[in-house]
Amino acid sequence: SSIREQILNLLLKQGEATISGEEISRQLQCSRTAIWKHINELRKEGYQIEARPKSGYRLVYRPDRVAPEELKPFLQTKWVGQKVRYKRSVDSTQPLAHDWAKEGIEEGSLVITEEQIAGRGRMGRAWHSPPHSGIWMSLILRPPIPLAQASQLTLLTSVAITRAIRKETGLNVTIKWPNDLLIDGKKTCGILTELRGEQDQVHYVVQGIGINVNVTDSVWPEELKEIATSLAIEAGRTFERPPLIASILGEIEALYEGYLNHGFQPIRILWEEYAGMLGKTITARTAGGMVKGIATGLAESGALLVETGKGTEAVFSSDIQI
Ligand code: BTX
Repeated sequence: SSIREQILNLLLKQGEATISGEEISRQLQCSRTAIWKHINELRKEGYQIEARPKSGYRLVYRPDRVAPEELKPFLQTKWVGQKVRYKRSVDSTQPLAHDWAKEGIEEGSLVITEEQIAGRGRMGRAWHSPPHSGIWMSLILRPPIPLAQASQLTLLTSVAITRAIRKETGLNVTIKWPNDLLIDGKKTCGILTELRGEQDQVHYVVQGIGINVNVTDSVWPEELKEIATSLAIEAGRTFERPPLIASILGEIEALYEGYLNHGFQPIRILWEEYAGMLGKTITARTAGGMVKGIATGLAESGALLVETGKGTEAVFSSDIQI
């Protein structure tokens, strides 16, 4: 890890006590001037570090960030999230991840930010991503699967995030096909799966994950007030983002490895357990027209099965009304 990460770790370990510049320089084998430079860099990121002439440095305030040095202490994965590109603010993490994937970066690499100015959803829609209060990240995967199976990955990731949120917060998140997570009917997370490939082989997948963690009611634009919520609004308390992110990445890694070894069936069983819409009457607006009926489960392909009264229809891509 970088000198900066190591300095931060030493300060954190120190807690309320101070640590001298000399001691840091001895432990990290670098000059006092270099340490002073890194401390100033940390201050620019919002860390408040007190410097006392005789005794040394003390960490007084730690900003709420999702930078690699904040994630690493929680991360228990082998490869997911082990390479991270972090920016304080971006238009969208998606194009950055696409560029990185095209450069050939290995799967599991992650682009993450505090804020998106032009976050995007499906079909040209916008994704509201206010600073420091959500998880806005894009994960690069290189699954050896044909294009037709790629939608299974959205379902896999929905299951992973649901498990992590339930475990870390106790909130009753449910999945809405194809790409939303809801609490009490309101959207708290959206997934955007974009890919490059040919018919029989996906080259890479960029999975955009947006989760409203500590977003407060007052920052929603008018049109989201009725339909969106956050983990903090639902729980009545805020959550630290780094452990939640680490938990999500851990679930994704485990499910993805299981998926490559055993196929989609185990994911499908979990998905059906977490789906809030099975057994309910839904209306799906598809390319081929409206489909109305009872949602009964998932097909092997990842399509939603809808019992219409005239038989079962498989819905592949659409917006669903429950
Ligand atoms: P979607 O097309 O299913 O949903 C987009 C719709 O959701 C919007 O039209 C709006 O009604 C509503 N919406 C917008 N922002 C929010 C929000 N913060 N919370 C709840 N509802 C909202 C869903 O697309 C996929 C979203 C993926 C977002 C991630 S964030 C990291 C990555 N980078 C990026 O630009 N997008 C992805």
